[in-house]
Formats: sequence, C-alpha cells, structure tokens
Amino acid sequence: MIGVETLDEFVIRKQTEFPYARGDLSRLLRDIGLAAKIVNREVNKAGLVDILGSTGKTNVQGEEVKKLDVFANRRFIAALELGGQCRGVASEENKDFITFRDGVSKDADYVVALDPLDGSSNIDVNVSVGTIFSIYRRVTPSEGPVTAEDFLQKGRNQAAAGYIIYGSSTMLVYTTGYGVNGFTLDPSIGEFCLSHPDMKIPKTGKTYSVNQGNFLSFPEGVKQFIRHCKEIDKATDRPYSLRYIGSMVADIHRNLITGGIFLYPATTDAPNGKLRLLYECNPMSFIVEQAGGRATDGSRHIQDIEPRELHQRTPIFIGSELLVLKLEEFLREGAGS
Ligand code: P6P
Repeated sequence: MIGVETLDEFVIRKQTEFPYARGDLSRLLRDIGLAAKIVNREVNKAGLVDILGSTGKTNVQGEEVKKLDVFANRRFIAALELGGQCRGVASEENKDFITFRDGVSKDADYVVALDPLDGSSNIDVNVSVGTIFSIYRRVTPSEGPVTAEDFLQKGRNQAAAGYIIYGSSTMLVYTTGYGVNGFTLDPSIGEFCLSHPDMKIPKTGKTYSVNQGNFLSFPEGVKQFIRHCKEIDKATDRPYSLRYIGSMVADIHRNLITGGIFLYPATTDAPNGKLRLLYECNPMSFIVEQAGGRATDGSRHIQDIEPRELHQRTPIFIGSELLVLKLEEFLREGAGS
C-alpha cells in the first residue's frame, strides 16, 4: 500500500520528533490499537455469534451490562496488562481501579481510564458504538502501587486521549496534545491507516445533538438555546438539524467532521449530568479542543474540573467553538431568569 501510513508507523515517526521520548507512550497506543482490532472483529460479528444481548447483570452505574461490554472490557484490560506500558486501569465496567502487579508492568509510567464500549445499548440494533480512552502519567512513585490519585487528575494532565468508533468503517482517532489524527481500519491488511491527518472541527455548524426527551428538565438557558436552533436562520432560510444517535462517540465524531454541538445537560434524573468525567468527557474534550473546538460544563472547561471520584459525572457541552460559546451565552442569560 504505497503512500499509506499505518498507525504503528505514524506513532513511531511522531516519536522521533520527541528526542527524549522513550517510546513507552508509542507502545501503549499500539497496544490499544491491537485491542481495538480484536473488539472490532467481535462487534462486526455481533448478531452472528452469541455475543449480543445482556449478561443479565448491572454495572456500578446501575446500567445493564451487555455481553459485548464484558468482552471489550476484558480485551482492552488484557492488552494493556500484556503490553507492559500501563500500571493500572479505571474502567466504566469496574467499581474500583485495577492495578497490574505482573513484572511486565512493574515500572510502567502510565495509567488508563477507559470506557470499553460506549453506547452499548445500541449494539443489538446495529448502531455505531465506540471505545474511549484517556492516558495519564502516574503521579505517585513508580516503585509503589497505583493509587486513586494517579487517576483523579484534571483532564489538562492527559498525556493522550482517543476513541475508536465501530461504524460503517472502524476508525481510531487520538491526540497526544499535538493535534488530532484519524486512522481507518483496512480489514484487508488488518492495520489502522492514516485517513484523517490533522483533524480540525469547523468553528461553527448547523447540527445540534441532544436527547430532547429530557427538554422539560433542562436548565432554562439550554431550553432557550434549543429554541434558537429551531428558529429559521435568515442566512440559510433553515433551522439547525437535530442529529442524535445516543452513542456519544458517534455523535461527537460526526460533529468533529461536519461541525456541530453535543449537549448532555443536567436533568432531573441526572442532576450532575449523565456522562462520566474521567473516561468519557475528559478524553473527548481533549480531542475536540485539540481540533480547535470547545468543551465546558456550561461555566468551566471540562478539563479544568477537579475529579473527586472515579465515576464522577458532569454536564457537558462540546463541539464547534462558536456554538458552545453561544450556548454559554444563553446559559448566562437563562441564569438570570
Ligand atoms: P440518553 C450511552 O449509554 C451514553 O453513555 C452515551 O454514549 C450517549 O451519548 C448517552 O449515554 C445517551 O444517553 O440518556 O440520551 O440515552
């Protein structure tokens, strides 16, 4: 495949641009790429093999656990443990974080926060789902075990973040703080290949993504913003388009490419918002802001929020910079009403 750069080749090339890089983060990203290929194979077979449906259990979030949730969780944790670059994982599927005690990982400098299969309720209806990961350097002594402190770091401290979207094609999108790059899995060679170099989100857009079923419990400013989106825009003679898949990775990935805003405000059922700070909002915010977008909880940048516990939730408004700023303007006005 002349002219095609694989994820492994790209990661190694980028590493050479950092003379002090030891290659640990590069190897960690490649470990994640391997797990993604394995999960992708099962996601694509779902429906043909007994991996659809529920396990009959609920996770720490009180959410139904699908068989593919468990499979993806196990695969990513195994790849991280065997890769030797990661010392511990905090996963949506596990109440507490996991420490790798094996010799392979004993000097590892990184920990990973992971949503192994986000949007899994969509699996049984063949709608895109995703994996979200956030990578931090440890802040506790490397000779000791990881502690909650290693995970409860602000999003600003992320060493890397990314997602895999298992959709019409499977893509891995990530950042290490030097821009955002997207790789599409070529099944014929089993490699993620650079397909979306240096991704930038449009400064504005005409798409908003929100579960309008919760409209009545939204803050007044969010209601005003949604009413604004429904008005006819004199410039285009059209209102905004509502696009909501119910899979955070898929909704944000679309808006990253076409422009738009994704909103998950606080609601009556979720007074602190539904989405989790550590392994959903921080990594997606790092990526979107690196692509020139904006991500806040309505008043603070998501990545400035001080985490207090592993499964902490937050409201999130994320996407094209001008749309998020517009939303924040409505929130300020709405706060006065
Ligand atoms: P609702 C999927 O369960 C998820 O965690 C995100 O992927 C998605 O954006 C959100 O919840 C959908 O939540 O309440 O609209 O079904």
